[in-house]
Amino acid sequence: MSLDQKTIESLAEHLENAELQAQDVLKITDDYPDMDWKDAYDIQWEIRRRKESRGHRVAGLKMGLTSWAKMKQMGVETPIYAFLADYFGLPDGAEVKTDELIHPKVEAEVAVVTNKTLRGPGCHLADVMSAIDYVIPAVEIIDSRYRDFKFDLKSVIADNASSSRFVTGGCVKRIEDVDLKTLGVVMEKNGKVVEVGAGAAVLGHPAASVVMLANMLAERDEDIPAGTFIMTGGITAAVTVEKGDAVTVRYQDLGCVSMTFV
Ligand code: 0L1
Ligand code: MG
Repeated sequence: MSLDQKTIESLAEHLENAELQAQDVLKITDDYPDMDWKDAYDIQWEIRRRKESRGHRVAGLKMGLTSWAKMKQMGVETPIYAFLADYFGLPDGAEVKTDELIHPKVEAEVAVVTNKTLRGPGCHLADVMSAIDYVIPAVEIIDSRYRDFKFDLKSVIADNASSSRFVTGGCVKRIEDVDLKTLGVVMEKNGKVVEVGAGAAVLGHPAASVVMLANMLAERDEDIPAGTFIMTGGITAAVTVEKGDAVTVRYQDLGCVSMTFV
């Protein structure tokens, strides 16, 4: 089934209000069990349009559910994409305001910045590798708007893949100076190691996530413009955080990203 435009708009408003008011809601497929994949992305794109119409900028794109650890954790089998609004971005050492969020979790990720347009279908790894300028350590703070993180894939796509904040830091390196596949990460919460992983956890290679993003966007006749900041997906499972927690993620040869939850 395809939802009509009025329903798409009202579901986008419903989910964006849940984000802005830090109020959880029930998954939208409870009321719209027949909505399809296009409906789900239409709602996400409508949330994006709403934010841009109020003057927000899109700071980048992200892929979600790209590691086996994440897919298993959430009981799903397909990666998804979403957008990052400008106010989601925080600097290294940030104090993350937990009152603005519902039930945040952190994921260690690696982000890349592109230097040319990437367009699918048929985008492949060589296209992506030659289009990445920089690699940036980045930690994502996800915050599903759905009660107790209980959702299905269509509901979570509509909810902009739980995007809420991200923290960048450490060293920015050129792609030729980093082996994305073997890049090791160690996540510490309150001084204790809680997760470890390597870049290969992301679809075998974090650049494969960008390949998938270009090919998924092509289904809507969209591309990845040159200069796009892309979070490639969680290398580790997501870790629950609450007020008072301190998180540091150490990246092999790329320094650390830290934040506290206040
Ligand atoms: O960035 C992610 O991998 C999150 C995707 C959405 C699912 C979730 O909230 O865990
Ligand atoms: Mg993520």
